Amino acid sequence: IVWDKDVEMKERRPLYMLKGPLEAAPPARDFVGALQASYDRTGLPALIAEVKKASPSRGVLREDFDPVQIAQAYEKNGAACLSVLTDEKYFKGSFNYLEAIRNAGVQCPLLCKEFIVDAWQLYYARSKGADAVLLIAAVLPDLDIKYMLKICKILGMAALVEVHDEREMDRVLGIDGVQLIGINNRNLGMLFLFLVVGESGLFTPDHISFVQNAGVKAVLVGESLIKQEDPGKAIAG
Ligand code: IGP
Repeated sequence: IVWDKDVEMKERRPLYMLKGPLEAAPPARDFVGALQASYDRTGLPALIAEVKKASPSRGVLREDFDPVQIAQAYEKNGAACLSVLTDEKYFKGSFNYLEAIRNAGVQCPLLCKEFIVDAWQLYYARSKGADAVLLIAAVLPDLDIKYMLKICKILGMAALVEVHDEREMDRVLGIDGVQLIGINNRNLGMLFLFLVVGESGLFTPDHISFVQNAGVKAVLVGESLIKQEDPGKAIAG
């Protein structure tokens, strides 16, 4: 992935211009609390169901993609939280989806799935109704993660810090204030002092059991839900 977000941040304005939208945004919901509550209630990994139209590797995942309808179906069928792709360039997402889902009365906490490289994006995500953001350790130096965690806290948002390997995990474990660590792909089997989220490539009950046995308390699933004829029913079943 090419980190050309500077070019892409079309909406970017001086921060003071976000003051109004930030004050008008619905209050942030407790993303970590919702995952923990779901895990405590069921003893199964909490589900973060992803509203995802396309991916760079698989192209468009469904032609009749309706973000609000999918979000409502996920919620109705027991997802603890939702992840909404807002990146336009690679995932055909949109901040409008995030806003529309929140405005449609969906109660689940919402993760803004965006490539965040600049603190401005945190304020922008919050102004669009995000309750949590993704911070990718592979592209953010420790200092940036620390700085962004502070801003998230001020804004009342959670941060899902995503790692791909043990080196990144070690780095992230050294940072104070990390509440949520997402392990992307099949690199599992580590410390579980944190609420750990298993991300990506989860398609079958066996996959879920595998990460569950490795100790994750939540899973993030996109493609395998989106591609079902009825993504909501897929959760319930
Ligand atoms: C969902 P999948 O394989 O179930 O569709 O994966 C989610 O983990 C994936 O979309 C994702 C992602 C990301 C997308 C994980 N980290 C970072 C964009 C940016």
